[in-house]
Amino acid sequence: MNRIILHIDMDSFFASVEVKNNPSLRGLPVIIGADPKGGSGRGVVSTASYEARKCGVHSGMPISRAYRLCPEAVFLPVNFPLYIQTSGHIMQIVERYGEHLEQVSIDEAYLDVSQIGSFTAASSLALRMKEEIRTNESLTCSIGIGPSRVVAKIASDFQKPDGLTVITPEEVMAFLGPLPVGKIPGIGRKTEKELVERGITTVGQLVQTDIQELRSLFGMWGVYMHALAQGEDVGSVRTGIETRSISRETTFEVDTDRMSVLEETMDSLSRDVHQSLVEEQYLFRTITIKVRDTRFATHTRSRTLDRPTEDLHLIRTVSRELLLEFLDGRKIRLLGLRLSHLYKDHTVQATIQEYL
Ligand code: TTP
Ligand code: MG
Repeated sequence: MNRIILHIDMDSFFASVEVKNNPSLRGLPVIIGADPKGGSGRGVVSTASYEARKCGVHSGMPISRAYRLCPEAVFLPVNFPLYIQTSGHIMQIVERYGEHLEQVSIDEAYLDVSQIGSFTAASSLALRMKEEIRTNESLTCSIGIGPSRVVAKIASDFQKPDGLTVITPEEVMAFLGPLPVGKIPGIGRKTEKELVERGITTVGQLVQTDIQELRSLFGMWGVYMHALAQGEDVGSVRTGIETRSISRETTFEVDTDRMSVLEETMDSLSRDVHQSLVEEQYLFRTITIKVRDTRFATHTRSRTLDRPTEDLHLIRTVSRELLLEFLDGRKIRLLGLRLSHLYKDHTVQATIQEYL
């Protein structure tokens, strides 16, 4: 049976949730992030409504610059608990449409809908899902459907907002080929620049590039990149994926709700697991945190990244983000951190042999 994977990504998520909460904001430029303080504020934009994006405002931009570009916008602070709650409602809707829901960020998830049997049927299913989210949550999303996770993800971004893009196995190369290499998840601005400097501008050109050249330039990531460019998921390579994980946990002497203590502990757990990861020469894809509260209730939250990495900065930021949900005043007894979905160099060997 062919795999049919659906990727859903909410449109201007934080901003749309605020508009839903206060419908008088509909149609206005809305910017979520740090306080602009009349143009002198520090910090960055979390997201902006599509109306504000018309002025050139985008995620990650300094809030002072956003204020200069769009002073008439409505500026609102980030209200994480509200977005987490809404995200939970959306995921409950999404998971009823398929199998193996895998939430990869607050507003984004993969779902395996292979069981439905055809891409045409999957497309109708996606339209029903969009309609249910629109009716029940007053929010729009963009959906991509493809034979792999990477194709579904690129497709969901193809027609935003409120889009639906369906790519069948036969259409994969015609769809991916002309796209800029930066559309491949994991190819950031730095890698894109390096590729473009070597004349590799489009995904099609990346596929044509000799895999050994990519390997000498980027190591293991070069090999993964080449697979992704052909619409193949690197995580689905069976050989070489380790079932084990690397984890650490800390029990506090005294249960605590102090944010600074909890964040510092998570940071130190991050550094510890990272050290083992590097010593054992692994890359990882999934981060899981464990939180045990004062009543001994144990909770876990996970996030799976788009590509394997050994990046300490990512471990720290993702574990902190996952922890945020629990910083609601409850006292905490234990914190844990686990890296799983581990990859080692022999994964790459196996992959290379497939391509040679
Ligand atoms: P995205 O899905 O990247 O962005 P978006 O949903 O706002 O817009 P789009 O329609 O393009 O999907 O991120 C989801 C949320 O994560 C976003 O609403 C705010 C938050 N976020 C940040 O706080 N900082 C960032 O740099 C990014 C990219 C997102
Ligand atoms: Mg989004």
